Amino acid sequence: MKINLGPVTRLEGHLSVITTVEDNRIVDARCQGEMFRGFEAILKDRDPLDAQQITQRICGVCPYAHAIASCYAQEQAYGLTPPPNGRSLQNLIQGANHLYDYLLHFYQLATLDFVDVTAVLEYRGADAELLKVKSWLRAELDSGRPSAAAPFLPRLPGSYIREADTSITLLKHYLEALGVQQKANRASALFGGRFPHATAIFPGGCPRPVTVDLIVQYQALIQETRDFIRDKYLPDLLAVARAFPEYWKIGASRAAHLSFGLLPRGPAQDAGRLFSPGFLADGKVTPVDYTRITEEVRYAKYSSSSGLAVKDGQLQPAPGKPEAYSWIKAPRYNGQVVEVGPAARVLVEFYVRGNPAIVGLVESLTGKLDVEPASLDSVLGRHLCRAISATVIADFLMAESERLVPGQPTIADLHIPSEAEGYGATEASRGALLHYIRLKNYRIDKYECVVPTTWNASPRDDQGRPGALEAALIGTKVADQTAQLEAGRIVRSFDPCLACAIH
Ligand code: NFE
Repeated sequence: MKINLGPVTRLEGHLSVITTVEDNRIVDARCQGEMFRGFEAILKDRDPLDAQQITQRICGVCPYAHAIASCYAQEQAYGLTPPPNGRSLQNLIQGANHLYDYLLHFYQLATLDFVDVTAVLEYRGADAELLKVKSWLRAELDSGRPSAAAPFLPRLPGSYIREADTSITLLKHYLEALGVQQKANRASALFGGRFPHATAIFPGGCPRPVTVDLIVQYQALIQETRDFIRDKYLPDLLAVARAFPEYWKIGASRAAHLSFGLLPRGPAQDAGRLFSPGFLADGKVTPVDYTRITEEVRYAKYSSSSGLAVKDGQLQPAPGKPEAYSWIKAPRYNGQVVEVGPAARVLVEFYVRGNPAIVGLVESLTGKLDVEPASLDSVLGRHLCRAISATVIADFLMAESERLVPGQPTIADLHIPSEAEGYGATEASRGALLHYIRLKNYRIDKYECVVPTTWNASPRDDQGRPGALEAALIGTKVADQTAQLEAGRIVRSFDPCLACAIH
């Protein structure tokens, strides 16, 4: 039986996943990116300083990651190193965006897979917000309209958290998280100029002055976000993990893991990062080499040559191409299938053992939950690694904001050469993000983006090997062949963003 699970995310919803099920087991899965955008074509022949603005329009959720990757690529091309304040400001803007994104994903995009929202109908407490939700939900259900009570209901049949108190607490935090996300966004906008698409992320730093007033405002907002992460997000995540321990074994991609590293610890991009870059395969981490990345297109709707290196990338749309089923290309590293994202970030760091805070969190949380770090390749592993990322990043941002020096320069002088090239690599919330820029006669001759969800939701490669998300689905047992709640939980644990993937 073939089932189309699309639209399968609660945001950026043009991902379809077609599964084939036999005897309640998924035997095949195909991820389909269903539209073409062509940002690389839009960038051709433009002024290079348009790039960090235009690429932010790829997505409204992770725009800063695109701006940062673009700035890193341009900094390399122009031979620029920002002053310490400039790199710190870029970090403060990008890091706050990660905090927003993890809370958005856990509460708004994923928890409804686990929480029994109907528990609120029996709520007898005095919390005004919950009472409002209770009466709204009751009225919506009584109205009998098919789409009533969205986004809470209808929901897929399956098992949800049984303890009413836990569901109600998670629901309360679902509501609170909306306000906390605003705080994180306000923090990034203090220096970035606006959210979602920042005006002040710029090659060589950030054209905003550093003042004591801005630092204090930023710290207050991040402090509140950090408190919520520590006091609510982490315990809520543990509650979900305890209620569904089987999800440590469901959704493993068994792919290699790749991280480009996140948040440089100094002006130079390679000065060491809060999360280290690395390629993890067979238990070994090796340094990242962008020239080992190729993009295969046998099953993608492009007539370009397959297996090209990033700097040689081509974009020739071919909507009617036989066999092709997605607008997403199939990137491979060293020819291997790769998963990117929070688990890759944490696993690479865990094996590199560069940061005791991350290693400590992995060991204490997996210890509390009685699972091995190897279980991080799973639905719950991805959720846990997001929470670990959030915790570590929030602490880093508080420390980084202390390093700002009011009155000191925030941006380097810029001289754009006529011909140059550069790679810019960072970690967006969803994983490894690479931009490549090549200049000719002061204009953009070539621009390429290899984006997190392009890796994770890639279609089959030239050898017919499934992408990470497809592989994570294949072999999964499903209780209800039509609804496939398990498959939905697997897909959403990757937090796919199709706007980014197809760019
Ligand atoms: Ni549109 Fe994006 C992806 C992230 S890349 S959400 O995939 O995170 O910056």
